[in-house]
Amino acid sequence: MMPEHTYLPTTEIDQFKQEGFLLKKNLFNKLEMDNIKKWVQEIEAYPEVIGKYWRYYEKSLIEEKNRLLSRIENFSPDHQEMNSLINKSKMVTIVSELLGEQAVLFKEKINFKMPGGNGFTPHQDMQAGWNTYANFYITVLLSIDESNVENGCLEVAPGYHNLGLIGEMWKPLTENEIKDMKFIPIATQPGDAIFFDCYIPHRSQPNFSNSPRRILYLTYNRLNEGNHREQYYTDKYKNYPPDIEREANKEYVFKV
Ligand SMILES: O=C(O)CCC(=O)C(=O)O
Ligand SMILES: [Fe+2]
Repeated sequence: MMPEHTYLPTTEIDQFKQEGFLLKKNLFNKLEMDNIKKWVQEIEAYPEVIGKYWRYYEKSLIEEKNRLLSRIENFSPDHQEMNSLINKSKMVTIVSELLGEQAVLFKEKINFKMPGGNGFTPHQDMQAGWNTYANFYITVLLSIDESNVENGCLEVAPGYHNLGLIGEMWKPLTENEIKDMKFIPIATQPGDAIFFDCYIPHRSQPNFSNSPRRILYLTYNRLNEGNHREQYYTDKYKNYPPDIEREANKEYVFKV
């Protein structure tokens, strides 16, 4: 059944379809963000343990010997309030309105992009093998910190989602594939959200500012295509487990 359009006017749904993304300023107010920031801090402070949330690290681009927390994934089972935010808040309703039907969570992560943290080469999220599980996804970016050009905010190429899969699976987009694209940086304040299509080409620059650029990314698919979160994480664990669960002499490569 079609959900009622409670959050988005038709003009915004049309805009999402045309451009491949929709910016919602102030989706969460200051009070709500105080809570959400606290939960992010709690997750950030979680100790390294095996068999729970997944913590990933990267080398600092500023000081090579420094190891920076780059990402935490698969944490919703371990944090009740965050779990409700991810599965029951207006973000799910809005994604459902954009899909025209009920959405279900596919994956959740926080990208920390600490000072010295790297950017992301141009890609379509679908290139990360998501086609194995469902045909279409929408990701919500929720800005925890301010994001801007200096600290590596998200940049998107509006309209190019309409071409479907442009690049190869498991490879970033090539120079040739992006040669006609115009990438637009979308600066955000805490509480702003960007809803984006799994085919929209996007990228971001490293963070050479003095403060972290934390962003919560929540990806959903249509419930009628199934709930694939468990299977996705089981499969991902085999190729790209969290740092603490890696074998000593094996090389793990981040692909897309
Ligand atoms: O956090 C960013 O700057 C972009 C992240 C991204 O595109 C991804 O993780 O797929
Ligand atoms: Fe991405």
